[in-house]
Amino acid sequence: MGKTLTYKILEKHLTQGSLSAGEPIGIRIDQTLTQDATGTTAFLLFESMGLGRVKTQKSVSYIDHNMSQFGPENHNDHLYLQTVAAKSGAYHSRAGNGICHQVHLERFGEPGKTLLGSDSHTPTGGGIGMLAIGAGGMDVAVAMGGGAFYLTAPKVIGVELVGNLKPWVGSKDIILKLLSILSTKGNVGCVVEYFGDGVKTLSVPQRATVTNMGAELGVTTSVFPSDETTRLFLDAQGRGDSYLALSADPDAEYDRIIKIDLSELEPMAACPSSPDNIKTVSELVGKKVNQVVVGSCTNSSYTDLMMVARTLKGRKLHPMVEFAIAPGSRQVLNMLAENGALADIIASGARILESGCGCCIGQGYSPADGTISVRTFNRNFAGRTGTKGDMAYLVSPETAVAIALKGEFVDPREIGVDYPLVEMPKHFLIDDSMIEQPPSEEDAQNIEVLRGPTIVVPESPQDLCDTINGKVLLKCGDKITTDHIMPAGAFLKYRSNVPEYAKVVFNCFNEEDEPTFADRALNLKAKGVAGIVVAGDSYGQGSSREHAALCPMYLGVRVVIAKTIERIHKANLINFAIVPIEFADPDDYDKIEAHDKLEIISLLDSVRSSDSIKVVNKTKECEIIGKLNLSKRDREVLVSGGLLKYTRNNA
Ligand code: MIC
Ligand code: SF4
Repeated sequence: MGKTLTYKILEKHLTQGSLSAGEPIGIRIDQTLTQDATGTTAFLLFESMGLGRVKTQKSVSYIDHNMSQFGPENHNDHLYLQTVAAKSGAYHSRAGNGICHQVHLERFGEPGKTLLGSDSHTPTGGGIGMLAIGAGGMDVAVAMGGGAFYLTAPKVIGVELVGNLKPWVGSKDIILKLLSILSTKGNVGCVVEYFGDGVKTLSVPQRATVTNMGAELGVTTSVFPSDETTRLFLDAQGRGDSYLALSADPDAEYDRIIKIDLSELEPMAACPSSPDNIKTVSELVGKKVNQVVVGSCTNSSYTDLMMVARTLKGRKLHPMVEFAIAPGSRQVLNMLAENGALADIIASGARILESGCGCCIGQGYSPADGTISVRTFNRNFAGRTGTKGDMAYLVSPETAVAIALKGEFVDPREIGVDYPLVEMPKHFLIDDSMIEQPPSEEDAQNIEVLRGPTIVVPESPQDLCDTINGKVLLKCGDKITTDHIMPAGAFLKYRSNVPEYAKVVFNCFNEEDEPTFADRALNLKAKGVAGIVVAGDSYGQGSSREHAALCPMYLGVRVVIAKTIERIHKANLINFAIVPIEFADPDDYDKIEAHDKLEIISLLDSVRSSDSIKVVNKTKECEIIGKLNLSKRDREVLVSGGLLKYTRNNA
């Protein structure tokens, strides 16, 4: 039987386990990326683990998320990250150089390598044939120190692409189509691998849009073959030496095959408030729109923005629309500035945002009450824009620019503009002066790591105890995202200060004049009662932010019981010694209510060696059986009291 590309790359990196779907495996990590919102914790933990210098082929620390700098916190983080990167032997991409995923694709990504990033959109690297996986900062810290990354050998979903995209249909529409088929639930433990004749019609940035937003499927990663198009892209980036041709064997067997005919796709949108709430744009025609943004790591490449600039040239925005662009990198912005496209964008009335994450993570540019915001981003979870009750739609840049001109949803094919074909540049503008090379180990000895007062080393988890007497602090429904658990936006600046950030855990469920989740949790913790969170399906979907485990841990949450838990979040819970339990019978979800008292006996024994665990609901006087879906290593990490202690013990 032929091999999939995924398994070919895994095979080359396997350090532990056997490569058969569902089995726990360890893989060697060639490159890591961290960004500032998760990076401070990652580096603080890296330092606490005593792992010395970075041992990967390349580790890059990016500043792209927290750049609004209200108060000293963000800049304190930047200075810490810049100096700790130099001390540890990591590259450092400075604030203003661009969004980690876009810059990594341009300047560092290499086909066939493994990349572990402390950001859920790390699979962007799949656009260049990397096996690029998102993880919590602590897992990335271990990988920076030369440790393996542990995952479940995946099932591989093959997506066969045929045909050609028609004018005004973007590669974003491919992933929106796939989200309409697979949804955001139920894909844990899978990798999506693209193949077929349609692949060669897509440029590297188009492929990267697809693998980037593949994160919303909840899969481990997504990957494209590396072919002549990849070679030309790498050549144009002055990195032709990194090219390696890669593809699946022609007779590769996939666990499931989905065929998408690119010629049949039409413009689509993810409607509020989930990336899988898909409609065609033609179904939305006429809806008034007051804000449009083109940017984020999904759609802010040179070709995306050139298409936008050419469409806007000589035209003015609709007067009721505020339109902004956020170029994905300094390379993109520089090229637009040099060839005059930026002037066309400015002349149309557009606002120019920084090359960074910015409003994708709710830092400014929140839409007005009751209005529609259309974005080329990858997430539209409720409230992520910073406006309560927001209505954010996710579309391609093609659809976005058409709407910006018309002031309402319109099929871009109907605006009477010829589709501007943008050639991939033969040479990108290369200026790596905002990427600092790591100094030699000897020179690094003289570097002082700057630690501003807002940078607080996170507390270690308490060890697991054998009997848990707990209380349900919160019962929530399906598809609770890490944005629900740990809001970002205005609170992002507290990422390096857990006691401060923990105050807003589950903020969206707090009622006015009622004690907050954090107050209730700390109150229980002071009484020695364990906090428990109960949830439905796909708990913890979305980002990789380990604060969604770290801050609840700080508040005394010891157990999460859910119908299903998403991959990265489950790993983060384990890393911070919170026991992830899944209902053996999903209907038992109805047997627990908020405020119920629960008892779990023999927790340690069960975590050590059993696949199930008994939870007694003392309030309702009934028993519930939970599943402990854990690998041997997960069990060891939990029993050690989290990954930090486990790594120290095994160093
Ligand atoms: C996101 O898009 O939600 C983020 C912000 O990039 C997160 C990382 C974080 O919370 O810092 C992600 O995608 O992992
Ligand atoms: Fe940044 Fe948004 Fe991409 Fe997350 S999804 S890395 S916040 S641009």
